[in-house]
Amino acid sequence: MRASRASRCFFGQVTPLICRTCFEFAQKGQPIADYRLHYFPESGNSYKLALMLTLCGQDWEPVWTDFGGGVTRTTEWRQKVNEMGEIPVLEDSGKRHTQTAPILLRLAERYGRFGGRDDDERFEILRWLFWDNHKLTSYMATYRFLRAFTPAPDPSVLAFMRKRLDDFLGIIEQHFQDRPFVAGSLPTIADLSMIAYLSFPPDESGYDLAASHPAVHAWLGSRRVASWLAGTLRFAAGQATAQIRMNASPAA
Ligand SMILES: N[C@@H](CCC(=O)N[C@@H](CS)C(=O)NCC(=O)O)C(=O)O
Repeated sequence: MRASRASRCFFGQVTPLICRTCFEFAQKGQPIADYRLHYFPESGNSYKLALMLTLCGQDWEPVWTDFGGGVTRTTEWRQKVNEMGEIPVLEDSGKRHTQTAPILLRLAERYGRFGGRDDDERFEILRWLFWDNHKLTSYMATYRFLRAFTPAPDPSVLAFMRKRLDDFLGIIEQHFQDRPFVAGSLPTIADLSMIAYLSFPPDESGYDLAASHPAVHAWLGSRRVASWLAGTLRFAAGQATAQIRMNASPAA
């Protein structure tokens, strides 16, 4: 239990006294989770976990990783931190976990939030989490990385990715014609996972969704999702201090 140590708020500021969440947990006699999030500020995948932890009222410590400097590609980092060579990594009471989808599922179950209400919703959440990891986030992250963070992206590669993304965005544009959230009437971790890379500005993502995909734009602008995004943007504004260096080849 870390109740007496100085903790960091969502903006990375150290609070001098016990924070409110810790205090409430201490009052109820529940254990306080000890989260450390290995991240870098441009990483939409890291936002997913930062947001979920924050929405679940959890204190977490950011651990900046020199992704642009290539640290995740070193043998040492892969042996010690993540054999898959990816960010984010979430340390949970000393154990390291990777892959946002299973981590989101575990947090949803642990805190009883955004995990769906019945078997059908849970199936929908899984279905879209797999799709998001395989298609939407995967392509959008790589496309944005090439466009925004590399000096001379290959136009034919960009064109290929754009065509795929047009298709994926068309699929969710259709999906949101008759439902407010990914899995139905309430927001879940599937929304949280899918909003991450769609929340970056058009000059990075290459898409002005308000003009091109009005139903997707409306979903991102719905009250609940908009307040999540406000958290995302604060995370980005508070912690993004340096542009990723150009010698990194992996997708952010
Ligand atoms: N499916 C993974 C994706 C993680 C991922 O691709 N992270 C990026 C940074 S945001 C990365 O580390 N890329 C390195 C690479 O693709 O080699 C997850 O959900 O955690």
